[in-house]
Amino acid sequence: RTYNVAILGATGAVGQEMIKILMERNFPINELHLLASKRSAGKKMEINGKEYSIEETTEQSFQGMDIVLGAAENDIAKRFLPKAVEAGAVVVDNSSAYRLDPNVPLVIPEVNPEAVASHNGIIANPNCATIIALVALAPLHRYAKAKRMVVSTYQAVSGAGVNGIRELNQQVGAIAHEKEVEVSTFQYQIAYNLIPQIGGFNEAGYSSEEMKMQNEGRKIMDNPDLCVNCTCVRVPVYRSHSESIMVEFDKEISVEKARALLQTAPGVKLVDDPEHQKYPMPLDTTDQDLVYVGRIREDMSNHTNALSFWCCGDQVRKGAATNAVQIAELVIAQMEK
Ligand code: 2RA
Repeated sequence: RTYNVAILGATGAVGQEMIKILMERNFPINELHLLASKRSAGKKMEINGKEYSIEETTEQSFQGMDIVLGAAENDIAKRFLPKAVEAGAVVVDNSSAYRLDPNVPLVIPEVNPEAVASHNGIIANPNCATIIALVALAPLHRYAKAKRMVVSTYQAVSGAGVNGIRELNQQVGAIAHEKEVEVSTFQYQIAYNLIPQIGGFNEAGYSSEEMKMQNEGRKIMDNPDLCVNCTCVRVPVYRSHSESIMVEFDKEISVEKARALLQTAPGVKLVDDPEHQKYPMPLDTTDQDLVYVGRIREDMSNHTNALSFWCCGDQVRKGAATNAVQIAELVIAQMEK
């Protein structure tokens, strides 16, 4: 069987990657509709030798669609995705609009694939930093329940879409040629800098990005008592997010046990050989779907069942597009039962 698929926000970084991943994974597509703003309507895009025309998104765009992948911002998602559900499509949405909605499953296929079955038309794709952290943590959490996490993230500019990538490019080039740097996507110059803010701050001084790690982590792992202290930093890296993570568990878990669990964990590549300077790095994880995990060690500051580790993953692929397409694969598998 083949399916009619629409991508809402097809011209953005995630939308473009979704097209690439659908093709790479041979998703069984009958019709593919690329939906974007009025400004992009009519532009042509060649995919696997076939020419597609970008369509302006209207409330009628979803008639006859089986699967809709949401790659648009929250306001567009909220305006159009309910129309897609009304038209009978199943939606996988990458915006944060529905992630904490109790009627919407929040899914990482390697962590909680069973949650797909409970959808009411919309399934939410978690935040990229959450996906990367939990693909690494889940195998350990299944063995020894995670109680507390301290996380620092080092997030690529691709998290801000094509404009983020473009801005880093422009600034590096401008500085190399002693020209004026443009600063518009981020609060400050990102080239050769670190910006400890992603999203707005709440009254406790935590950014919206930082609160996602706790709020989404609790829902995905069905672990409502999980305590998370997260610091999210934008770094001058193009596409992969890196994360330093300390986890306190409810029972002992040795470094050797953690390595053994991660060695066979889905979606994970264990890269942990400090003696030979082997550890995850963002340049190595870019343009592929595995989350690399390494630097696993007992947490010296906290001897009660705590481990520290480092992980990297491609924000555009596994952090967004690939995870969404994997969810869509679970949806059609359920349809075909
Ligand atoms: C970021 N996770 O990295 C957010 C949204 N993609 O900017």
